[in-house]
Amino acid sequence: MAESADEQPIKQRKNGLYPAVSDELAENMKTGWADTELRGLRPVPQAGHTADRRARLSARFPGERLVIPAGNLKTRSNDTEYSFRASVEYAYLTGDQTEDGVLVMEPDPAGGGHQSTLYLLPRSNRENGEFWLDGQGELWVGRRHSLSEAQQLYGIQCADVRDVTAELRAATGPVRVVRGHDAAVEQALTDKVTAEQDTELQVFLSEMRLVKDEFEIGEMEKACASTVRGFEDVVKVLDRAEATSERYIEGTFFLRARVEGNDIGYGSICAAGPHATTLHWVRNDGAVRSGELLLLDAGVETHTLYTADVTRTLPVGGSFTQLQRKIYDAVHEAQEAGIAAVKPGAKYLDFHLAAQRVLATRLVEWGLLDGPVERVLELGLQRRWTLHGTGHMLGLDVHDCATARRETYAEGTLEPGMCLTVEPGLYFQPDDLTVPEEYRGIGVRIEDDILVTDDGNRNLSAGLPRSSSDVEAWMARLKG
Ligand SMILES: [Mn+2]
Repeated sequence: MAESADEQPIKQRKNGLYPAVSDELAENMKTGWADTELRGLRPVPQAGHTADRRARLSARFPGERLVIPAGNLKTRSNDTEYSFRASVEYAYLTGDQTEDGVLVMEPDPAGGGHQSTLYLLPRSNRENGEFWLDGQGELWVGRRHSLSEAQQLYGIQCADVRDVTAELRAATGPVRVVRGHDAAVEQALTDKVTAEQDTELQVFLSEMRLVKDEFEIGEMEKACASTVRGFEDVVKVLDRAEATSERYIEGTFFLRARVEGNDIGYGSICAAGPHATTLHWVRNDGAVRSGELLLLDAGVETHTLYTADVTRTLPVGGSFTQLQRKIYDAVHEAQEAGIAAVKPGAKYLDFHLAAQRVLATRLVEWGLLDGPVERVLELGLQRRWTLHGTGHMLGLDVHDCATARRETYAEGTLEPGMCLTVEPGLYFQPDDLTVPEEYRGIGVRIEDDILVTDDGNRNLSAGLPRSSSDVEAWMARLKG
């Protein structure tokens, strides 16, 4: 360990309420602790994949130092913090998720390529008291991996993160940093980087993630399997949700996400009745009533941070009314058309256009829009009720690969290994005077997670029913 790190003062916890630490207690606390170093650790399952990803990144930016921070804890209030989620770029390239971690890929003048170093906070020092007096001391926040343990787990040489800013300041030569995660790291590089070059790094990392590797596909399968179980949990407690509120649904799904995964991948949308017409209804404080629909848009995030993103629209009482079914079946038909358009070689937008065509056709048929359908599609008139795009890439972010260029994403071509949602919807706002009164307050979305395969696609969330009759049968079975 570098001396500079050892000499940094302990950030002592606010303990003004209590007497100062006596010399005798300080001495006492130094000793009598077992050696708990873990030896012979096996690498994390994705270590081979993260190494491949770093090699591809290295090949794209030869001779340049690349800095990828995990990010820092964010204050919630006073001395409490939001739960930490590592930046996707850092997690993708290292497999680690530790706050304040920094991956530095230094160009290797000898062999070409890059030498990677993972900067992490080492285990707490017992000699200087930081393990029990420092706010980041292990006695407060839990045992960390030693640098040697981390090296075995992630297959990357490790160093003390308390040295990283000084080392970056002292470094020479071209450098790029992934911005937006760690202000101190960016500050250390402020005179050496340009926004344009940093954006290129960010864009490349986003585009790398468009095609998922085997490990990632396995994680997406896990995320979807847990999400299926979370939806089943919700159906089983709909009576208790009726007795309380949408919050019961939110809490029920969250329990599954926390027990089987890391977290929910995004704020669950638990939208009963007219709330279903609010696309991102996450207040989840409304009533749940039999006879109305529940739109549940939720996804479990795995321990490695891959998330599912699934929506089902369920009749709270167990069966659709005639009008609910008509609208639901149209959305289902649109989704089927969308999913059928997901295949290698198709343009990304094809599935969106296929789904929109079905919805426009039905809206004309129902007399809500004047045809012909071609005119409606050309002018986008159906969008008053379809509102949003029909899907997006999915992975470490729920809206994954968001900084990919248009030509590789929205105007790109589908390839095997891409993973995207297909999620058409129809939403009739409660105050929409252009539709018959009985339509108002009905919102339907059906969303599945679709993997592009060599010969078409595979629905990763097929464990949940989609047709209106299958949904009813499934609910009847679960409600018992
Ligand atoms: Mn989605």
